[in-house]
Amino acid sequence: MLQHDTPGFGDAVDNSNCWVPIIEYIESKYEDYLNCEARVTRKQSSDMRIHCCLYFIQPSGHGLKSLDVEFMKRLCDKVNIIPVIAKADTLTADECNLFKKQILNEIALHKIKIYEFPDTYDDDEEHKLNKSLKERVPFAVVGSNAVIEIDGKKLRGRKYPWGIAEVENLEHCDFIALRNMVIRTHLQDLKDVTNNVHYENYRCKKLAILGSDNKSTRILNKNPLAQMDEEKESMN
Ligand SMILES: Nc1nc2c(ncn2[C@@H]2O[C@H](COP(=O)(O)OP(=O)(O)OP(=O)(O)O)[C@@H](O)[C@H]2O)c(=O)[nH]1
Ligand SMILES: [Mg+2]
Repeated sequence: MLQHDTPGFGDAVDNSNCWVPIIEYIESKYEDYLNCEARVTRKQSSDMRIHCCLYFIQPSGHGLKSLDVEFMKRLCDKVNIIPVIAKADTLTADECNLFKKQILNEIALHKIKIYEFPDTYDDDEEHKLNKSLKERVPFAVVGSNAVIEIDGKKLRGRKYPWGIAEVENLEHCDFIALRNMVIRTHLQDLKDVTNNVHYENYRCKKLAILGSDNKSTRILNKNPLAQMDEEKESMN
């Protein structure tokens, strides 16, 4: 699994359009995929599409910033957005729960479509898991700055005079829940939604544009054998 960072996102004085490089990157991966699919001998070497975007929200306790709203609005029909509250150790449990509610309200108010956990009614276990995960959204996480040894056990976390904020403790934050869902339980669903919803959106829009100019008619009407020869050429 590949991860990409967005260093410096939102740090400028004027943050307008700071989502543009991110959109361009996501779409460039769809473009690559589409180009592979359009070949006569379809061969996807690997799927480099972005299957999920973790959007970190500052733990201000005052809801979303306009940058957060703008970003998620623009990206939510292009990629699976999973909102995450950063530095959860700076909020008390009550503050964090209140902040989560506030964020969800604003997300609904602005009609932002974040990644939705599937409704699985046929499988009881799965249904329970989805429900418990859904209740944690937006996932509040803590990033560790130390490995702390307690009774011979090593813990990742942050140490304060009043205690330790443990990264891998579900009572302290949602990191474990988020990690399990992204790389284990919901990886396939994230891939499916990317392919069936977000990529399909991109593909349809792209083909609609192509269909309206001459160049595309030329591509679409090309003799398949000629195209195969061209593809062979390009692989050499
Ligand atoms: N209290 C607390 N501080 C954190 C946490 N995670 C990161 N920090 C601190 O926040 C500061 C910024 O962290 P970064 O991870 O560099 O933030 P970033 O948004 O990736 O910054 P850029 O990569 O420069 O855009 C550092 O001083 C971290 O130590 C956390 O979970 N809790
Ligand atoms: Mg960073």
